[in-house]
Amino acid sequence: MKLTIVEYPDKRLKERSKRVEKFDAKLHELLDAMYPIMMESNGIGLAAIQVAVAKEVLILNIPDEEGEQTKENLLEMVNPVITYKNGEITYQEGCLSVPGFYEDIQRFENISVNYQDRDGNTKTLEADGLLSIAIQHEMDHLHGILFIDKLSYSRRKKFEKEYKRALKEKKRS
Ligand code: QAP
Ligand code: CO
Repeated sequence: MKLTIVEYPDKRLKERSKRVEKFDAKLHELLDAMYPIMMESNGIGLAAIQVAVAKEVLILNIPDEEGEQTKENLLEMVNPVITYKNGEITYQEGCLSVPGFYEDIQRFENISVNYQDRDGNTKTLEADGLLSIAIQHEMDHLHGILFIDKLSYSRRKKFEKEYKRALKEKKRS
């Protein structure tokens, strides 16, 4: 399965992903193909819509205390639903679909999420800190929402201007 990362302002990033019904080889192939593309791109999280597959699938690989990203910490979530949210936390977020841009975004500090693993088993996870932020960021992708959609009007305008300039620079080189 050959995948490439879809970048803003590609309209596909606004699509609402669909619930996964079949936990078959095709789903496993998708998950297996998402991991290397995330790692090659120096990412810690990736939603399927970022590789143009509109399914409620995401992967996360948060670095440990030593800052190491190990495959044992790989988290695969299918059909995730947040069942509890509390508190506030702000973090300078980035996104593989919005390369080179980082902005402070406010999220819930503590969440509880129900999801299914690649075999369809139901799981519950309580998360805080960076993991909580990452789950919320990736789940937003499943709803067609990017972190830049959460910026104030003036910060969004500033972003659009800078991003357009960066895109032009990229095309020239
Ligand atoms: C989402 O983001 C996230 O601009 C995952 O040039 C963000 O992996 C989770 C990346 C914040 C938690 C906190 C971005 C790589 C990676 C870039 C990413 C770039 C290269 C972003
Ligand atoms: Co993202």
